[in-house]
Amino acid sequence: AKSGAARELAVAVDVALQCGENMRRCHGVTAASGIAWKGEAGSIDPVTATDEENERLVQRVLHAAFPSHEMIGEETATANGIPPLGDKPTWIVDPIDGTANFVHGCTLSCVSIGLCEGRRPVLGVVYDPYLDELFVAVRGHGAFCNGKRISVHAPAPDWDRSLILIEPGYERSTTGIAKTLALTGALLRKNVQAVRINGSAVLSILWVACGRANGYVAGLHVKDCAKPWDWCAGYVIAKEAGATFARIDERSYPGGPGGGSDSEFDIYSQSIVLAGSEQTCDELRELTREAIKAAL
Ligand code: LIP
Repeated sequence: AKSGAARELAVAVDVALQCGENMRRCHGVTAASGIAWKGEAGSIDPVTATDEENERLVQRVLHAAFPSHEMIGEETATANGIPPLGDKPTWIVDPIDGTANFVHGCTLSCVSIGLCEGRRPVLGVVYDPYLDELFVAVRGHGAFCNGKRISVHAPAPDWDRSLILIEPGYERSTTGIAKTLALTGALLRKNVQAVRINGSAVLSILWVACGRANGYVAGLHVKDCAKPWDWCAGYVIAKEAGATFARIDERSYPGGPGGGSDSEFDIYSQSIVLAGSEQTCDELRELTREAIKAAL
């Protein structure tokens, strides 16, 4: 991808590959090497020493290369709260997305590095160290996986030819479970060919971006919502690959980029509906909304 952001891209790619190497090195031994639990007692949301090591590495490299830039990293922001997006160039980083998979040695996780300029996402780099797939995009210059251009599966397929990704997250409230079950039921009643949960928000976005999945829905819940680092890099890549984004409802974290209509997705949105075509996105959003309403 050629662009004015060539140096940012090169630095982000280089550090993403190093983070991926750290992840591969711990494959199968993670469970023994320092897991903590985020949030309240009884939490099931893990963080490992490798998440923290990767975040420190990315912070160090980006700060050395771009001293005037800001960075919002998952582990720091989880401890201190999600800061508002400022006007300075801001990197938004998930040092391991799919940490629960990582802990179990399930090879479905990745490192995600996005950049916002003027409060807009402009660059995305995601590395999946297990498939050795490097996804990159710079706004206006297309999306690529290992150097080859990628694009969504654009024609809206029939439901019985569709693979749809969903995500229950760590929500375990009675209402939360009812919503997840209602959405799953609605999709199965549509005779969807495949309903899948892969456990990584970032990989889910990328699978839609490169045509492996037709749609993705997440953030059904009030308590456990996806965060800007789940979306930022993937958003740039999937947009460049031709995907359509929406959200289930208006919930979003304060201080986001905003703009557009109320129903427009931005990276501070707490829910996502993503699809390869506008028609699939609209239908999936409607189906999700109706399922949630019926579950309440
Ligand atoms: C995780 C997501 C996953 C979602 C979890 C969590 P982490 O990110 O990718 O899809 O369900 O709530 O946010 O914590 O592994 O970076």
